[in-house]
This record gives sequence, structure tokens and C-alpha cells, in this order.
Amino acid sequence: MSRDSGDLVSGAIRGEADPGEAFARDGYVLMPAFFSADEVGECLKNLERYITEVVPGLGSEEVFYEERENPETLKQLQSMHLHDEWFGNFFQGRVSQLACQLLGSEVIGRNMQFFNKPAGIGKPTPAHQDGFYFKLNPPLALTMWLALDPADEENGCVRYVKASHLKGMRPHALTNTLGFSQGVSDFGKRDDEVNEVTITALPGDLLAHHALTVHRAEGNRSPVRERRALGFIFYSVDAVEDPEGRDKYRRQLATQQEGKI
Ligand SMILES: O=C(O)CCC(=O)C(=O)O
Repeated sequence: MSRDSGDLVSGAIRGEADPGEAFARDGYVLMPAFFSADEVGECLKNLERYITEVVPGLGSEEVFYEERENPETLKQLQSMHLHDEWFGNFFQGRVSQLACQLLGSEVIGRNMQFFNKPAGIGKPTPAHQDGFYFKLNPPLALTMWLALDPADEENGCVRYVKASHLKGMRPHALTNTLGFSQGVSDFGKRDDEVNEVTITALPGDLLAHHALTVHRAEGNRSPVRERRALGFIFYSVDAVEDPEGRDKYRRQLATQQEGKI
């Protein structure tokens, strides 16, 4: 499978001794084949077990579907590390070490998620900055995204606005997208258009982006291919949560999600 602009990115990273440099400059970094095919196979096996055995016991705030009544349309899982030993250990492993390296500090693992775009119906991910959800000061945090399927333009690969993490927090407004309730309200400016990079990924490739990096994904237009990924959120120990901002956001979210999940 070929990569588009991701090719350049991955080529650059392969040649770089320090992914932290690209992360600091661009606000994201792609590490091709960070996990082997065997490790991705283990992830998929455990994901299947988690969906069969753990998900039925979880509350609706941790399991989101594209269509509420249809389990085939699972789109997002939250806090997997808290509900399962295997995923808890995975979260503390190599991804955590890398998070320390990229943020240049000790880190706290805050969330491990499953992001799916079911074939044909997976909705777009609105442009957003994760830091808007995190409510941190300073916004020292990152998200990693591990491809479990080939991800490309057709099935909704991730797109980053290069170096947007250097330009501050953008205004956000409520969206109608479950799981991504806030989106950059002025997205689509010339700067976004010029600097957006499409990152195609293969299973085992790991992306990491800064909490201020603007990113989004299209919906899944493939009639047959899912687009599964795992997400890992780490906060630097130097980041402080703003409890007022967080509570206000949670109240907003609860209102928005009422009757929808
Ligand atoms: O999987 C996606 O479509 C987007 C994931 C995302 O927004 C994130 O990892 O922060």
C-alpha cells in the first residue's frame, strides 16, 4: 500500500534519530511499524475479547455507537486501561516511555480509547484540539494513535494541521458528533488549508500529536473496510488541570449527550 503525504513524513522520521524534534516542530510525528504485525495481532485478539466480554458490562458513557441500537456500529470505547489488565499493561509499556520522551517529562496515562470508523457509515471526526477537552494549564499533553487497519483517504485517516500547536488554542463550538463533541469553530482558514497533512497509516504505525495540534478525519467511504485504531492520552506531570473549566465542559457535554447515547 502506498502512502501520500505521509510518505514524506514517515521517510523523514525514519531518518531522524529523535522523533521529539519532529514532534516539537510539526506538532505530530509518525513512527512507522512502531509495533510488529504479531503485536498488532495480539491487540486485535484482545480487542475482540474486550468487546465480547467487557463491553456488555460498561455504561453508555464509555461505549459509543454510530447507531445506538446497532452493536455492529461500535465507534468508540473509553478508559480501556481501567477495565482490563491486558490493556492496562499495554498502556504502561512502550507508548508510555515514548510519551515521556516526546513531552520531555514524566507522564500520567489518562485515557486509553478505541476509535473505529465502521465501513460505509463511520462519520467524520471534526477538526479539534485535544487540549480543548483536557483543560490543562499549561497544555502539556499528547495523544497517540495506533493504526490497527490500513488507514487512508477512503476510510478516514487522520489529518493534521502542521505546526498548529504553536499558534494557541482556537475557538471551539459544540458539534453533533458523539465522542467529539467540540470542534474548531473557525476551521477552514487559508492557514488550515495550506498546512493540512494527510497521514496514511498501516497497521502497527503509531502517530503522536500535541494537545494543541488541530486534527480531523473524514468519514469512512469504504463499503467494506473498517478503520480501527487505539488512542492513548498522556499528560505531562507539569500540566495542571483547571477544575472549573473541566466541570463546565462536563456539564455542557452531559446536556449535549442527553438521550443520544
Ligand atoms: O480516530 C479519529 O478519527 C480521530 C482521533 C482523534 O481525534 C485523536 O486521537 O485525538
